[in-house]
Amino acid sequence: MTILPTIASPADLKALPIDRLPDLAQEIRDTIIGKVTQSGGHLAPNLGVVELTIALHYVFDFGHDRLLFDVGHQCYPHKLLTGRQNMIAGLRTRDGMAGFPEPKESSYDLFSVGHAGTAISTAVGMARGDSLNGDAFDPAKNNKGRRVVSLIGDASIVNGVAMEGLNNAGTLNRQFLIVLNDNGMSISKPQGAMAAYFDRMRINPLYGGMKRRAKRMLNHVPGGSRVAEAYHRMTEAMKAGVAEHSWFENFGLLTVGPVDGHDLPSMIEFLSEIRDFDRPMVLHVKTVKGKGLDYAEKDATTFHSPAAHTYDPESCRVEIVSKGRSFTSAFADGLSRVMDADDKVVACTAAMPGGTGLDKVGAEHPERTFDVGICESHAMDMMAGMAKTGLKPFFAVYSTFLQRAFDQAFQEVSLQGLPVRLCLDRAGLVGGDGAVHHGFCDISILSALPDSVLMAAMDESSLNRALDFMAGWDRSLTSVRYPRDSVSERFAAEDSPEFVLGKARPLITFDTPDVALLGFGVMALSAADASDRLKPEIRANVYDARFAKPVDEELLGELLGAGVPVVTIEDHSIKGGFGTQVLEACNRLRLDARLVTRLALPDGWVYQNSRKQQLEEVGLDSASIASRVRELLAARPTGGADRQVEPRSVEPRVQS
Ligand SMILES: Cc1ncc(C[n+]2csc(CCOP(=O)(O)OP(=O)(O)O)c2C)c(N)n1
Repeated sequence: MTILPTIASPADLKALPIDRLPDLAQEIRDTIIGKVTQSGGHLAPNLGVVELTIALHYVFDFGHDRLLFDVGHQCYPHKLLTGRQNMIAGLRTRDGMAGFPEPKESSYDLFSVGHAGTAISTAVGMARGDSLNGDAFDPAKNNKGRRVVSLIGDASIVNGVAMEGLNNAGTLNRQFLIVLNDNGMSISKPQGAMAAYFDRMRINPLYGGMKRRAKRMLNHVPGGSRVAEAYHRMTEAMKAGVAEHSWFENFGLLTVGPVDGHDLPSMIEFLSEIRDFDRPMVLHVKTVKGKGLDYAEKDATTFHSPAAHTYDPESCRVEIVSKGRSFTSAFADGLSRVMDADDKVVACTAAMPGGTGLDKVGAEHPERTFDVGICESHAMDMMAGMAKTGLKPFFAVYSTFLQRAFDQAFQEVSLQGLPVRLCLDRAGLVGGDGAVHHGFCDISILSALPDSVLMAAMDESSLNRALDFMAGWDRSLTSVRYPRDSVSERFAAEDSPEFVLGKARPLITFDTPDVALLGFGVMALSAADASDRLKPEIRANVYDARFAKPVDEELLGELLGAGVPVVTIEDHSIKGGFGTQVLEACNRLRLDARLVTRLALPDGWVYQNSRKQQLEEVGLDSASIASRVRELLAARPTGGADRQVEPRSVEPRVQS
């Protein structure tokens, strides 16, 4: 490693001669591979953009110009070039480098992002802002102004938000560059008609026969259009790279490329040509996802964001470090079983077949499993349409991405009384992906929908019973949430009783309890462990709450009527979660809400770390739950608890 350590900022990069850049690219690759194989993280997306990132920083000045990442999972090379090499050792941990762009880390990162489709719109916003502030780059009037660049993948650019961004980008009368990183992949195969279109677009031989092509292109571009007007402003060299019949032309965006995103000298030459162009433009770049690591190139899906792993080049074997059976696997088997039993059941994912387990479901039920690409809103509406025809749709979606489809869940599903079933993976704290991916508010948003039935699974057998309940429920929207975790065996010997609307399941009961812990989902297991810790001084009953809507009113009546303090526990925001539903029930039933204490995620952001450490940080591990219950009971004057244990606050993240 000789060059990378000398790059403290992009200024050092710019000082290097172009012929040293391929070696730098190799060092960046080695650094990323070395780290991600040890600790997990995004691998293939980052390896694919090493040269592209170097070229962008070489040509632009992103200390001043604007660079916006879409999704942001491809930002590691950018972070290594912008003064954060010392942070990569702690990749995806609290005080180390976040796995996504993070403005708290560096002013080179403009937005904390992790959801797809946003970069063009935020870039349009910054472009308009800079223009209004008199701070926009303009080759004629303000060549000290800021240029705007967004980097977006071929699977993300077809997301609805990105389409809205494109529609607006084409109206800008200023420099605005969209770099389309086309690697022919989403996490798995990209879906939809656009994927086939991108596939047909082959790399243009850069500058080869350019002048000839330029002439031909001049005749091709439709006269009078915004694109034609822009075209005439281009240099001859740029004209040669213009894509014929580009789809983006319809948005008023001139497109150049496709160009080879791994050919550093050509990328630099090309970017230098278009850098100062005064109209919105798309640069279509072809890259190889996982470039430079044979097994990641061959299997970019597995190595999109792998866990820690080892590779034996002799046998070509890759061993991924795994830790037990995941909820995702349990869900896949559970849903397949439900589909075996009922041929009306259909399943859908929005670009996450591997992440949600639908790849397995799809292998068993190919005709009834759908991947719509990164289109959560469309998925929700498509499922509404399917439900209308009498099918029983199950939408397997990460809790955090469900947020993209809330309006559809409201109008097209809930208002129609359609039974779309939401299977919310990665609910609660998600670990290394951090604040951009926690499933922190699904209950808050879905509980506002009249008649919604909201559940959580604590283990595999309860997940199966929840899926059975959902298959049989035909009146309204239902959901079940489960975390990014492995399934617990603690209650595996006891077969989970069937789900009955609004009924909790007792797990540990004493004749005369001192306190009752109502755990929602896997928090019921943490509550059970906390109850063990509290014994024998404190007798803590434990219930698997199962339903956040409707909550078990009878149980609340019994417990609170007998003066037993109730502690609700959930890895969901304290705002509007299960505990809030319990408080509302108390209010409705005239029960003593002062006896209720809510342990939940605080009203603050939780940054990247392991899920275990995050739960400790917010006081939701079993040791913290036990000590908070002790604290609560100690503070309680005999006859009624009138002091609440406040949710833990989260320390602001250490700034570098
Ligand atoms: C709204 C939303 N849905 C799903 C995801 C999960 N996700 C992360 S990266 C990714 C694929 C992105 O593909 P592309 O934009 O082509 O970039 P690549 O990974 O191929 O570089 C997906 C589906 C997400 N981040 N945001």
